[in-house]
Amino acid sequence: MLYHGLESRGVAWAEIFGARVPQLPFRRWGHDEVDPAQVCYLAAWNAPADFIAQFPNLEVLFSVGAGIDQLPLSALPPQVRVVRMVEQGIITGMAEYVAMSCLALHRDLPFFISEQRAERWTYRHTRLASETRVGIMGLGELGKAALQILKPLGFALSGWSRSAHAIDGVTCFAGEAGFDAFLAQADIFVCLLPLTAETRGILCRETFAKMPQGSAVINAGRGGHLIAQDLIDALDSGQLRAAMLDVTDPEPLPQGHAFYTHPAVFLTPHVAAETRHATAGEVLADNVLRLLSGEPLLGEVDRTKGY
Ligand code: NDP
Ligand code: OXD
Repeated sequence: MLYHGLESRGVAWAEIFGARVPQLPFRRWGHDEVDPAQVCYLAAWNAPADFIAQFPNLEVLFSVGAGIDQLPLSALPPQVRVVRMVEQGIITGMAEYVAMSCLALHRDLPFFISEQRAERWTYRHTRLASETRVGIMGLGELGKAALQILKPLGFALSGWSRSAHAIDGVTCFAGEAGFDAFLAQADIFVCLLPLTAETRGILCRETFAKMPQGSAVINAGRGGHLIAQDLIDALDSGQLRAAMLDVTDPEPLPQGHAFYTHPAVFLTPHVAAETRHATAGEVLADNVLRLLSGEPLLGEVDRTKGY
């Protein structure tokens, strides 16, 4: 097993592996000596194609993150299995981020902060969560965790996915056929989709136009989901009232980009959900043990679907 990435995570994972999978040597790129021909399993966040190409016997590529689009999958031989990270640290982190963002937008925090900065004591009527409709785009691990944290707050919930889902207390829509109806019936939209050929650019002018006027958008999926100029236009025209963005294209966002200064855009630097060393290390070890005993892997990607 070879690990490529953040040094502190590599240290933690080497320790977890030593204890859980002692039969398999764990090597850290840039730290341990590595014979490329010996590498069968590789764990990496965004290793480039020429780095991955040096391992002729690679069998499984583990993404250190929940997403896989940052990895050069098109350059990967078809027989290499790809596994994404499904771990509680990411799931809890994302649920917290979605709860924070939905509450902030629902309770008009951007408006009250701007009034405060202008030294104005401005009353504006606030609503209860039961009067606000939240639509989640993507009903996977993270979308479901978002729904779970939002439900007890009282929001009216809906979700949209590729295949049909049935979730208690959530109005579910699916596929292209269900997209317009989904867009027409929420006030805050949260994108938790994977970035694929089908979802790239999904947060665009046409999509915004189908949302109720004055809706808000939260993007914690990938920057590539959003067309930046279309968002600015929708905010400037009043079609959208605010956007909270945790991901952008590119990252980091270059100095001078309109998102930094637009009054209705609220940015965080891709921190919605971080892979936590301890919980993720255990999941990786579990998955390698599953591999060694021929069991199905947690989070294996369907390479034909791209997620
Ligand atoms: P999952 O694979 O568990 O879920 C993906 C969901 O998206 C599924 O419900 C799937 O539908 C749906 N989906 C995929 N393609 C389409 C489509 N074309 N139309 C409609 N729905 C679609 O992923 P996770 O929930 O674990 O993660 C989602 C994404 O979140 C990651 O890929 C990553 O990009 C992002 N992420 C961002 C982080 C951050 O810090 N900002 C941290 C971690 C992840 P179906 O159920 O039918 O398959
Ligand atoms: C991930 C991420 O995919 O951090 O896990 O974005």
